[in-house]
Amino acid sequence: MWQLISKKLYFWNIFENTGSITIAVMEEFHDYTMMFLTIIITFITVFIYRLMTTKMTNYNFKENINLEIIWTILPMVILFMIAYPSLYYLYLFDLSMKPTVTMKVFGAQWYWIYENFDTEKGQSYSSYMTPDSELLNGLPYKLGWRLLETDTRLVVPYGTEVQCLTTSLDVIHSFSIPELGIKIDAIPGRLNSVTFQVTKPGVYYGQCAEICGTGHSFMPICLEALV
Ligand SMILES: [Cu+2]
Repeated sequence: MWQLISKKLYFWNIFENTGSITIAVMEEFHDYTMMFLTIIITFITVFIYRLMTTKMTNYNFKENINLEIIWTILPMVILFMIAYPSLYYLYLFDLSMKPTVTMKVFGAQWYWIYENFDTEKGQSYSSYMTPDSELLNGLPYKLGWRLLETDTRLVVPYGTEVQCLTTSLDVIHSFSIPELGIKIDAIPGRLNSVTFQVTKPGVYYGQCAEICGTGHSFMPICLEALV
């Protein structure tokens, strides 16, 4: 039975595949929070149903001090059990111990510029979306996802801690890769940082997540994690 349910859940693919530690932890936390939600909703539904269908009232429910203490304390405990890990992970994801690779990510209207922190000056490369005409006319190996493929990819090593420092050249952009659990604003004049560790080698797609002009939908992020 449970095997069938888990198989079905996998088939529906409710979540995207987990590509980094961050998103795996986020999914665990989501399931944990949903557990409370399911219990509470089930309890309330049963309770309302019983109240509506039963004509008699239990006299012990009225002015019951113990009951009132329980329904004051219990929600507090549940809220704490959700809030504590939530804040814990929030600050944990911000923590950058010692990243092996640091990449500079510049948002621009409407493309991304990537630069390895360690290389010499001027070693940056721009990453533009591959237009439809090129995708259709290109060689078979070039066929990729429409509006997601780029001419140059952001290449990072897999299994190592990578730090991305984001900023912008013009307006606010947002560097987001859902499969890796990353979303960080690229703000002109400011430097934001995000740390992640890719757990599976492969290609990960993302899009700008902050309305930045007419080309907003056409500045995808294509990250390649290499072994
Ligand atoms: Cu945008």
